[in-house]
Amino acid sequence: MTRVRRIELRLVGLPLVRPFRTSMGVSTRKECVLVRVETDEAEGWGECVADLEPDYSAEWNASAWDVVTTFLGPALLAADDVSPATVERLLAPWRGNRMAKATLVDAVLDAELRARGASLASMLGGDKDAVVCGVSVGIADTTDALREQVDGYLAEGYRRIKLKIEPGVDVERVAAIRKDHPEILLSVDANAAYSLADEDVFRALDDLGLLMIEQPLHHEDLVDHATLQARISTALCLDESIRSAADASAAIELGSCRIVNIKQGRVGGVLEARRVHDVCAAAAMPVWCGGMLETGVGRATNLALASMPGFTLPNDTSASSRYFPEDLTDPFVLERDGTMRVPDGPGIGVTPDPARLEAATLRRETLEL
Ligand code: NPG
Repeated sequence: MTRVRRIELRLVGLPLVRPFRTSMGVSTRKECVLVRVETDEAEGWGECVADLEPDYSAEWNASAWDVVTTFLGPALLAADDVSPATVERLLAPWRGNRMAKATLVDAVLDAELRARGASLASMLGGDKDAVVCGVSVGIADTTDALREQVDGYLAEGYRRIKLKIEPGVDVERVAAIRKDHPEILLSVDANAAYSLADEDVFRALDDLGLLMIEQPLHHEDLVDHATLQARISTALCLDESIRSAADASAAIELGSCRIVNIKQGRVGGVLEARRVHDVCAAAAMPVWCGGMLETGVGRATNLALASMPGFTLPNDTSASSRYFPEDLTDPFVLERDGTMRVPDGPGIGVTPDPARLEAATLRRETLEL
């Protein structure tokens, strides 16, 4: 029986090394909610993947803050027994808000694992000490600027390049990169910017030998994706449309995709992410770990998840230096072979540096028993 004694929330802000443009807009800085829980036995950390605006999903930093301080946090503090076995049930009365819930689920799990001295990767049955890393490249101003970024990332060792696309900035750009690099693993991510009416774009992309086309259609759609998947030979990958293991089952049943991007924050935390992994593994559907420009706290969590056996494609687990001049934790470094070490310390295996955390904090609130 463990009780949660204290929940500390911080809104933290970090500059990005370069603006990140997607079909949804441009990000120039990272701001997210970090949570530290204290149980009877240990502390645990969770990072919320919600962003400055409700564009990728309906959640955003202020909604996550509100739902944690008003409903989810008080429910954990009031419970007699909070553990990985009970935490999701305690948060279940409130619908949606998966990113906010993930933050608390992950923090409780981290605390429990730290108390036991077990790593998150070992608890998840991870079978790799290091995972293969790709990088997600934002929409550049020109094709030459894109080339320069891609060349730089390949020189660093990244093993898969994912290009963000949007209507009008797609086939020509992707074809140019493919021509420069005929052999690399190359994929594209549309963040739901297209519709079935854009079939000519997908047919043209279909000739470029892509590893996948990620989330081309509406962010909640499964049916149109199935129609599109039947019409092209390139694998579709779903990201936004998969919010739970039930969604993954439906996508498999419908034939909506051949690959799934798992972001633990998007599906309500590491425990549901494991279920998504298991559903996909049972259908022999490859998965990989997506990224949301996480600080070291979320990155460590993602690396542990990506060490699971079904994660067979390169992950959006890039080095700290790809995102931030200075991370909140010790920096995550890309090995020369394009892999990154999975933390093996207790829990997520990292803790924010107190001085850097303090300097990055924009807002704080503590909930106590
Ligand atoms: O390496 O963390 C990363 C970024 C990977 O492209 C990436 N993330 O749609 O997958 C996405 C995109 C994203 C980032 C979406 C931030 C929303 C917020």
